[in-house]
Amino acid sequence: MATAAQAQVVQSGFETWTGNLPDGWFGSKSNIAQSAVAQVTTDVHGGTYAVQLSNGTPHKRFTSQPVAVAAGTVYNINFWVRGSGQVRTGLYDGRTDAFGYAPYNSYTTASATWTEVNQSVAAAVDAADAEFIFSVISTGAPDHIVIDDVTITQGGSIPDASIYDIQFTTIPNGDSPLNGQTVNTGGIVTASYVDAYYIQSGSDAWRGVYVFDNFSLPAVGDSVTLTATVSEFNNVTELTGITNFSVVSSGNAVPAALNITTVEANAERGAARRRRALPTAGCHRSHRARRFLQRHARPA
Ligand SMILES: [Ca+2]
Repeated sequence: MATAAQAQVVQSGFETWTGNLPDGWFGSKSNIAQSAVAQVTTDVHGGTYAVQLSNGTPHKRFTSQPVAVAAGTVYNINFWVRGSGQVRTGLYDGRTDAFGYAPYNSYTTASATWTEVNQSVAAAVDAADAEFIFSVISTGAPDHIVIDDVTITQGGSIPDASIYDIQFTTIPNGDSPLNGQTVNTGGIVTASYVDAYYIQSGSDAWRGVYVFDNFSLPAVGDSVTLTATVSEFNNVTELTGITNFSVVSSGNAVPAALNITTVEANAERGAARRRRALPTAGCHRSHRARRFLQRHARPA
């Protein structure tokens, strides 16, 4: 994956501190208490120091000082973690939706031994004052979350992926092979709601996907393109963090509706290619159930 042109954006071993904070961190988007950021001097991953973050719930942000990011560019975040609690990474780039934040990556649960974590996040806009984020939750004494040796590099452009690329999986739990990644994709809108829609490209299995989007209101039959992060929620692959939404054309023929849950798609595969096309009403019920689950189960 590494290329000669790969640019390093952030490199920090938390080796220099000013007052009680590590240099290059605690940017303006940090909302963790300054008193919850501490210098660690024993069992560090490299050098002399590491940083400790303490927090209960809800999650709190510990961010980098402002750095420049470019629209449509993927950034790879590599770091080491130990302790007790959960940590994930993210990005503030000032995008017009989601209060300026990219969708967060999944939480990693820390253990007593140092573990390397690789996550990636894509910038939606050019920004001179972006901040990379460590988000921590449910940390436990005495170690809480300890982080060391952070490297953030420019990883290239956001890749194109068809809905089939997003949906087709051989992973036993049914997760998308692109889970957590940001991609450019598109399709024909087959159902549209206030805060979501379905897009499809073709009518066989793996050709439809649910798009969670509070800002765009496409009509059924619109051909749309967008940039999105692939995520898994209750065994359904969905697209979140939509940017670059565009309607290419309208009034297109709508492909036959699909039931696109991964579990059922897997069951279909096992059932000798028996396809189940759901009427729109079925999609609608499914949509309402999803909204309920997301409102009640999605972490803040
Ligand atoms: Ca260090």
